[in-house]
Amino acid sequence: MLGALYVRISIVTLVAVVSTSVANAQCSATRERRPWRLLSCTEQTTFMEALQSLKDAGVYDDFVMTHQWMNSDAHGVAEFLPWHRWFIHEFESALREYGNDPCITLPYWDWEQDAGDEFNAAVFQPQFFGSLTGRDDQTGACIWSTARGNCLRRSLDDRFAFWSLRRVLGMVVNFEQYTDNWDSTSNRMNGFRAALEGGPHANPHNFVGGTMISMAAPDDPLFYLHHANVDRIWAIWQDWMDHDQLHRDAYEVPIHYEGRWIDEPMSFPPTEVVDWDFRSDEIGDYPTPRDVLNMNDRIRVRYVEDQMARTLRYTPNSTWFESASTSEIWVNQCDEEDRRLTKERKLRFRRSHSLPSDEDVSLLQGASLRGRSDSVFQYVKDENQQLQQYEKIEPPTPSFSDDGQSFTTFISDLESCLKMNTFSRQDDRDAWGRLCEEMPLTATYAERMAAMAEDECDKNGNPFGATPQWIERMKMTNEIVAFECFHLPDRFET
Ligand SMILES: *[C@@H]1O[C@H](CO)[C@@H](O)[C@H](O)[C@H]1NC(C)=O
Ligand SMILES: [Cu+2]
Repeated sequence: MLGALYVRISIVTLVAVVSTSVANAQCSATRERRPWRLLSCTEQTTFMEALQSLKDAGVYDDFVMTHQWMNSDAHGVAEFLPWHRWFIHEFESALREYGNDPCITLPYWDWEQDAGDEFNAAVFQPQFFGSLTGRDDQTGACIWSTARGNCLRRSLDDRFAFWSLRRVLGMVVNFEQYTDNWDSTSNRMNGFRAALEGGPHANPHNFVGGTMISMAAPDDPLFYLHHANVDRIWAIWQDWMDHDQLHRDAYEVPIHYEGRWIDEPMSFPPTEVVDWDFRSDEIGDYPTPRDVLNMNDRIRVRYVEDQMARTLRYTPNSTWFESASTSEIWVNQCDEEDRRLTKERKLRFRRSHSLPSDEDVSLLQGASLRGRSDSVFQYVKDENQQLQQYEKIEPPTPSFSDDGQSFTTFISDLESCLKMNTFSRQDDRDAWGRLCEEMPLTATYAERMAAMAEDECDKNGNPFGATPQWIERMKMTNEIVAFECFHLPDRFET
C-alpha cells in the first residue's frame, strides 16, 4: 500500500518536473534545420505530431489563410523570398508553441536529391502522411483536411521533374544579382529571385499537384518543407555571393534585393483577420526585407546540409550552414524496414494510379522530363500487357550528305577523330568514340571536350562529382565543367 502510494507520487512528481522543464526549455539561439530524409523516425513522428497539434489548435489554418490573403504581395515580386522566409519562420515558431518539442525546427525537403526519382522521394514515406495521393492508400480515408474542410489533394504529375543538383547549382553560381538593372518600379522577370521562383521552386508545386498548385498550397504540409528548401537555396546563393559578410546597412538594390521596398515592413494580415500575430517581438512590427536578408540578424537560422556546399567544393559560412566535409556522405537514420515498406507502397501506387492510359502515352511521348530534348520517356506494354516506362535516348543523326566525296571525307575525318581517342579510362574511351560518330565532324576539339563533360554530367548527375583527376585529364577548370553541365533557365525580357 505504502509502496504503491510512493510510486504514484513519484510519477506525479516526474510529470511535474518534465512539464516544467519543457516550459523552461532553453533552445539554442539558432534554429538548425535539417533535411527530412536525415531525421530519425522519432524526429519525423514528433514533427507529424506537432503539425497535428497546430491543426487541432486552429493555427495551422491561419497560415493557409495568410498565404491566400497575401497572394500578390508575396508572389512574382521582390518580396517572394523574404516574405516566405518570414512566413516559414513564423510557422516554425508556431510548431514550437503548440507541439510537444519546444525546440523543434522545420525540416527541409531537398528535392534536388530526388530529381529523376521523384516518386521515391523520402517525403512520401509512410511517416509523412504515407500517401502520395493525400489519402490512406489502404482504406482511402482522408488523412489530412484543408482549411476549408476538404480532403487534401495530391495528383503527382511527373512531367514536372525536380531540378537536379547541377541545375540548381548552375543557377546559384550564374546569377550575380537578386535582380537585373532595369527600371526599379516594374516587376522583375530576371535575376536570381525570378529564376528561383519560376524554375526550381515551381516544379515541386506542380509535381505534387492538387492542393499544392493552388494559393492554398500551405494546406499541404509539404509546402513548408519545400519552402524551407527554397529558402536554403537562397541562403546558399547569398553565401556564395558573400552577402553573408554584410552588415544589414550594406544591403542594396539591385544586387542584394530588388525594388524600392527593402525597408518597408512586409505585408501580413493583421490579427483581426488571423489569430497568429506575424509581428516580430524583437522588431516591434512586421519585418522588412532587410530584416531577414541576413540569416543571422533578426532571424537566426542555420541549415545543416550535406550536398550543395560539398558539391561546390566550398566551405560555407559556419554561422549559416553546418556542412558535411568533402568526404562525408550522410545517411538516412530512419530504419530499413520503413524504407522497404515505402518502396512497396510506391510500387502499389504506381500500379494503381500512376500508369498512364494509352491516350496519355501519346501525350507523354516527346515530353522531356529532364529538360533535355534528347531524353524522352516511352511507355511500352510488356508481355503481361502492363505498361512499363523506359527512358529512351535518341542519338542525334550524324550530319553528312551522301554524295561519295563527302562520305569519303566523313570516313577519314571520323578516323582521325577516333585516333585522338587516347583516354586511359574505358568510360572516357567509349564516350569519345560515340561522340566521334554523333557530333558533326566540324566540331572543334574544345566542343568535343565540352560534350565529354556533358556526358559525364549526365552520368553522374553532378559536375563536381567528376573526380579532380578527371577534370585534370580533361584540362578543365571546375568552372568550365560547371558551365557545360548546367542548363540555365530561359531568360525573359519584359
Ligand atoms: C559569416 O556570417 C556572419 C553573419 O552574417 C558574418 O558576420 C561573418 O562575417 C561571416 N563570416 C565570413 C567568414 O564570411
Ligand atoms: Cu507562396
